[in-house]
Amino acid sequence: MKKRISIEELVLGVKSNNIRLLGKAISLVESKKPEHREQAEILLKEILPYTGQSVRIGITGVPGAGKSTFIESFGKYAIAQGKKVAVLAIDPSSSLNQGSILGDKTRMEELAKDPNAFIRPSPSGGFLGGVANTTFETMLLCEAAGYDLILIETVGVGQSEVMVADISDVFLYLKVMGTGDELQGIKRGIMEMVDLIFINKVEEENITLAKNTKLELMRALYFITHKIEDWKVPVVLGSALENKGLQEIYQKITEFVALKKKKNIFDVERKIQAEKRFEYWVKELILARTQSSEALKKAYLEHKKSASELERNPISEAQSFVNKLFKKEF
Ligand SMILES: Nc1nc2c(ncn2[C@@H]2O[C@H](COP(=O)(O)OP(=O)(O)O)[C@@H](O)[C@H]2O)c(=O)[nH]1
Ligand SMILES: [Mg+2]
Repeated sequence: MKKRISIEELVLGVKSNNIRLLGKAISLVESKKPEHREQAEILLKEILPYTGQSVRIGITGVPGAGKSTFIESFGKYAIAQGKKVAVLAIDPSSSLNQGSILGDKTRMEELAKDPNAFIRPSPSGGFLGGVANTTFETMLLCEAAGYDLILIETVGVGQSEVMVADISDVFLYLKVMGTGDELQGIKRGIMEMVDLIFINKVEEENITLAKNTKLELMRALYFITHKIEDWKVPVVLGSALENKGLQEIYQKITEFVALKKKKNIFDVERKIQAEKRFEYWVKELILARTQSSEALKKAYLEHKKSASELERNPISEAQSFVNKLFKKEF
């Protein structure tokens, strides 16, 4: 017989870092079932006063760059420095870019065994198969559970990168050599969001190449102004596999966070993060509302079809549908 867990139990469980209950709390927040939404909101409201004290680190880089391997090594290093580490990996299973979250999980096996670590894949798909995702809310739960560092792994493509950058205090780019993306200046948009760069897979046999890559990157970075004027994006050489460069990158992250705090940018950005999150949910919830009754679902499909068959402009179809949505004809 399965006993239902009350919200109070979940709140206490999260706050006392009971891993099983933390997992259940996250599942509740991730649930798309309407009957769970209300409970999830109460839970998030209850834990809100216990959130905010962590450092949120987003980690990006092309698939295969070594993000998961880096997170495992770096996570262990941070734990050795006395930190508690939560890892949220955006699960690409429902996106176009099919990754292998299972592979990732096994690669983090050692970290997963550590009592000071918590690893959780975060589904990337949401309402209507969109990119809606609850990584931010999961992060709050982890903070309430007492994790000092939240490491968020992106799938390394498009929207998930921007979403993760929007909820991170520190955005780290993992680079591999010889892929030529330094020549294209990486994707400029991403370069502008990056706070630190870690050139991964630097081992004895390719140290010269690594140094050249670093020079090229520094040259490209010279033309990009970081949003914090006196911050020079550091380029650290290392190997996640051989645990090299971890101390240096850890140090640089610490410096970056200290600078943000000193300049009062840290808290201001946290507010902007929350505002963006608000805007994000307004859009998502309105979108979800379009599917909230059979009549609306039907109207949605009809207008969409009329748009796709070019009977009328897509914008006119959207306008007619939105008028219906807000007039509550349905
Ligand atoms: N030689 C070397 N291989 C690495 C290093 N870091 C990761 N790898 C390998 O690169 C492959 C992709 O790593 P993974 O962490 O899954 O990359 P992700 O897709 O960015 O998460 C795996 O086979 C890793 O063992 C490193 O520092 N040196
Ligand atoms: Mg990975």
